[in-house]
Amino acid sequence: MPAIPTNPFQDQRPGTSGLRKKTREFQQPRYVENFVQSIFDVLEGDVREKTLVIGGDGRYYNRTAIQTIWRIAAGNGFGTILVARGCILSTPAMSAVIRKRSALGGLILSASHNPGGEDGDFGIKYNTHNGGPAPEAFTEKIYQRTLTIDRYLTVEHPDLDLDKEGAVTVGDSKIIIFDPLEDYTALMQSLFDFDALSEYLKTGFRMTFDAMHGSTGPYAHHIFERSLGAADSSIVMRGNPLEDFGGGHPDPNLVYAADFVAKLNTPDGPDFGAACDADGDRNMILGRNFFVSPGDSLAMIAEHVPDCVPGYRRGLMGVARSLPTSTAVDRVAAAAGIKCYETPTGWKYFGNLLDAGLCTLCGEESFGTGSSHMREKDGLWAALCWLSILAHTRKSVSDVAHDHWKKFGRSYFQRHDYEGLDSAAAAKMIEDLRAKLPSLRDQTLSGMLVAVADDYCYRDPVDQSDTENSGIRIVFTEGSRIVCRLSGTGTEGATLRLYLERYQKDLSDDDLGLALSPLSQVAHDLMEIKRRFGLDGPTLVT
Ligand code: VG1
Ligand code: CO
Repeated sequence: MPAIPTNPFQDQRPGTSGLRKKTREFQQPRYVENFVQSIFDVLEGDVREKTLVIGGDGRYYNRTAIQTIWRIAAGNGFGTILVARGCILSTPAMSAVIRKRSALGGLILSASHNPGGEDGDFGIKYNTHNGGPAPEAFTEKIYQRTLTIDRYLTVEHPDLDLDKEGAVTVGDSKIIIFDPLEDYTALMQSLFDFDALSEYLKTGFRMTFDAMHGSTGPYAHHIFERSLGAADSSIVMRGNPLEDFGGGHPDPNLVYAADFVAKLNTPDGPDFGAACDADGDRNMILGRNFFVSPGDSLAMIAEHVPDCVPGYRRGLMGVARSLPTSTAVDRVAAAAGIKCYETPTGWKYFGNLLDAGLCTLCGEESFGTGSSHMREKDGLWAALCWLSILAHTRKSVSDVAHDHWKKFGRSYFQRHDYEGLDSAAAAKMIEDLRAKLPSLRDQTLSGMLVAVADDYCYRDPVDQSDTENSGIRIVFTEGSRIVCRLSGTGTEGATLRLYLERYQKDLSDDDLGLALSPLSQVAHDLMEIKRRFGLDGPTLVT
């Protein structure tokens, strides 16, 4: 196998979810090669008997990178290299394929919900044998290797036709172009009652699904139209994957999916709507004139799936949420007598809990929900959970939410993002706030008594590894919380994420912004956002 000399890049440290950069950075000669070879260099054991899966979210540069990557995988001697037909494999489908086919791992080419195109973003994420994102210790090893790499291995072979299923042998490797829909659909069929859902879709109930021109379009067409036989072929919108996502920002939230939200906010709009991000792991859940906040969605799914989804009939082992995610699910767990784990941000932290059977459901405030059926968050699965809840209870989305709040109380929650900040100034702000924390304990801020003020340190209950400084939290005695941290997925400057939560036991019709404004004010004052960055408010609220 030809070994091609190369020189290291200094900036290939993976963040919250893989290596994410501007597409143009990935287009530099040997940039993809170096990173991929570094991953292979730190894998343990012989890969000759092993399977590697390759796919992506369909964004610009996917195909070029995949042609490069299968050659490097062959150069490294993988026994079997599975490449998704059409290069489209959603993140959850990758997890399903790795697990079903006992692959050693997989490479997902995606920058998730970040815009694509030559001026947009690109990314590479490595998932391990359990189907989940490589843990921190592993990504750190990859990074260390990128700093010293001096060659990569490849094979000389013309490009493959990636749109046609089939197999070719190159050197000692078998390269198989496979159907990306099969394993994922079978997994969904094993969890959900497709007959009941199919019946429900015939009752006049109307749903709509927005794939935002990302990777979930083919899955949604396949599942809703072919498997569930939905008569209405207009269920799936923006279902054709596009390299630039149609110029949009493939992020399912009230801001970037505003036109989709508007579709549901009409008197004769659909009863239910779900949208996914480009790589299919995020989801947004909507009812007619109703938005389900992700932390609430997790709590409501936890409340209902044991009754509504056959795959969870035996109940939940436990639940888990990331630190910034609202504590709504904690209350469902308490009522069910199961444990709720609080992890740092990023799906990789759920892997150990799921592998050890400690939890069944997990979620993040960033529109991520998932379960032990795989090791990634899963947008279409969340949509099917909600469809099952609605089919089983015959309630509207809004009624499911209101009934939940009546029973458990409500966590008002918002995330405020301050994007494009100067990196050094943002780091300084975090440092200054951290220094202030000890003096905040037992203080009263805007009438609220501080119970906890620290930078969250997580000890993994399975392998006892520590993750320090994973988010500054100020928790008040009455249950409100301020959490803040810097993003680990941005590609320009720094992004500050400020998470605000206020709990109310008795249902009131408070306006969300108003309910949270005292917390937002406290945070602004403590962090001196205006003085430091000249900003009066966030650039994005979700
Ligand atoms: C963000 C979210 C985090 C999520 C991550 C990857 O990370 O906050 O919850 O796991 O994106 O999601 P950060 O470090 O920018 O806050 V995805 O859909 O991009 O794979
Ligand atoms: Co994503």
